[in-house]
Amino acid sequence: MFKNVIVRRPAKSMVEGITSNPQLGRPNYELALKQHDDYIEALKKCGVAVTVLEALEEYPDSCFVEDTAVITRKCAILSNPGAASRNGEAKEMLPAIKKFFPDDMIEYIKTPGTLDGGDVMMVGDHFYVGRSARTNAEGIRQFIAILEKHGLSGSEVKLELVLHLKTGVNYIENGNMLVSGEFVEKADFAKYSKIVIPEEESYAANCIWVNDRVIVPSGYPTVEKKIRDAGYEVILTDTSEYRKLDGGLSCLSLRF
Ligand code: CIR
Repeated sequence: MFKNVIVRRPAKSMVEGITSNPQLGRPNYELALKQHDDYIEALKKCGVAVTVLEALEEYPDSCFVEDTAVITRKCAILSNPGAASRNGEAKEMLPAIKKFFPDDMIEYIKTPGTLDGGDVMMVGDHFYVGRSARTNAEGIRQFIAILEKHGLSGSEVKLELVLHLKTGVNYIENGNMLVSGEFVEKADFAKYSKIVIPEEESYAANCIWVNDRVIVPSGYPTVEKKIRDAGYEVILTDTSEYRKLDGGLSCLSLRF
């Protein structure tokens, strides 16, 4: 179960955020704020306490807090984001992490290692780490060494197409995994019960499990139905403005 969630308000500068989908247009900041409010409400319905951090104008992508840290049952690991314009976001997250964890429970990924939290998928005490354009071999080596020091484990998953591991695959507990595209046939995930995401709804592979509910982006009816059919209570939230920056539901929070 999760008790806490950390989010950061989107900055006005978000319209300059990194995107691989410029054809979707720039985000509408006012609508993005409204969607952020709704996202926070959805999380509260799941029974977590939400810490809302202030917007950081100097970092256009800073609402995507998931990339700045990985929080495990045993320790918090500050990441070292792989995109130059985002790298400073990790140190901005540190004060918030320190409110929850003593110094000896905070670890750091250090240069030349890079790692984005969006490349890390937690399945109990095991952590799958995507090797991506953002997360390099040295970052993964450091990350797995930290996990092992704390009695946890990790393994690398190679990505071919997507930005982050969790762009395409997400664990929703009880053995169930949402898989899209390149992850459908991956040997790494053979042992899970797979919910296959159709290509035309691939954005909705990024859903989050929060205390037995699953928050699903609105507008993806096939995925919504499949998750309901698997027995979950679903909460819908619109993230259209974040999608324009390649961001999904998981990217917008740290859950622990
Ligand atoms: C970026 O390219 O870094 C942001 N525009 C999107 C980050 C999405 N985060 C995530 O998948 N965890």
